[in-house]
Amino acid sequence: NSRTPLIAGNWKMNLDHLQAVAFVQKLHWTLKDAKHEDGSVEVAVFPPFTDIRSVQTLIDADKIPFALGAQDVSAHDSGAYTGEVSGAFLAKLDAKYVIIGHSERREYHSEGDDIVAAKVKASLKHGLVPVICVGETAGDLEKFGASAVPVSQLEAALEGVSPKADIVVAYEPVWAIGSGQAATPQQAQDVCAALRAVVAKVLGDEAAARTRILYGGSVKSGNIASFMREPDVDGALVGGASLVVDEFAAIIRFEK
Ligand code: G2H
Repeated sequence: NSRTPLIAGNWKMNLDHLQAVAFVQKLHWTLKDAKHEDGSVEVAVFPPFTDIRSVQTLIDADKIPFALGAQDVSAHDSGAYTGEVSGAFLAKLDAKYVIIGHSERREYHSEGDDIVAAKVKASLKHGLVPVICVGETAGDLEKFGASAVPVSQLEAALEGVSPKADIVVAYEPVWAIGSGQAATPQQAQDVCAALRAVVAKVLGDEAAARTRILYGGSVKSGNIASFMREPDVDGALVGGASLVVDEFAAIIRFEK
C-alpha cells in the first residue's frame, strides 16, 4: 500500500517545556540520517499544551522533520469554556494532529462517544487531523471479543464526517496500555482490519485505502517490527517508550 507509516509519541502528562525542547533536540540529533528525513516514515510528537509553542519554535528554527500534535482539543471554537483549548489555537501553532478519545480521557474525564464525535468535528473544522483512539477493556474482550467495542466506538466517531476528511485511527486495547503486555501482531491486525472496514463502510473505499490505522499499547523497539509487518497496521501510537530518546529513535528506525 502507499500509506506512509506514522510513528506518534504520546507524551501524556510528562516533560515540561524546557525538558521538551531538550528532548526534541536530542531525538533529532540521534536520528540524523534516519529514514524520516526522506519522508518514508512520519514522526509526530504530542507534548502537553504548555510545551507546544516551545517545540513549534524549535522545530521551525532547526528545520526538524517532526510533526506536532496535541493530546486533546475542545469541542467548541471559543468562548466561556474555562480551561479548554480551541482547535483554532492549536492550528495557529502549526499543530497538525490531535489525539481524540484516548482511553485515559474516556476513563478519567468521562468522555463518551458523543464528546469524541464532537471533538473529531471540531478538529476537522480547524484543519487538524484527528487521531481517533478506540479500544476494548479486558472486560469487553472477555464479553464481546476484541473488535466489537472498537468498531462501535469508531462508527460513532465518524458519524457525519466527510469522505474526504483526513483522519488517523489508533487501535489501543486498554488492557495493553502501559501494562508492558502488548497485543500480539495478529490481534492488532485483526482489529485494525475490522476498523478499516468501518472506514470503508462509513467514508468509502478511497478513504479506507488511504487512512492510516495505528496500533498502540506497550509498543517498544523490540516489538515494533512485528506490528509493522501486518498489512493493516500503518504505524504506532507510543506512550512510555516515546519518552526515552534511544528507545523512541529505535522504534522510528524499525526494519520490517
Ligand atoms: C497507550 C500508549 C500511548 P503505552 O496509551 O497512547 O501508551 O505505549 O505506554 O502503552
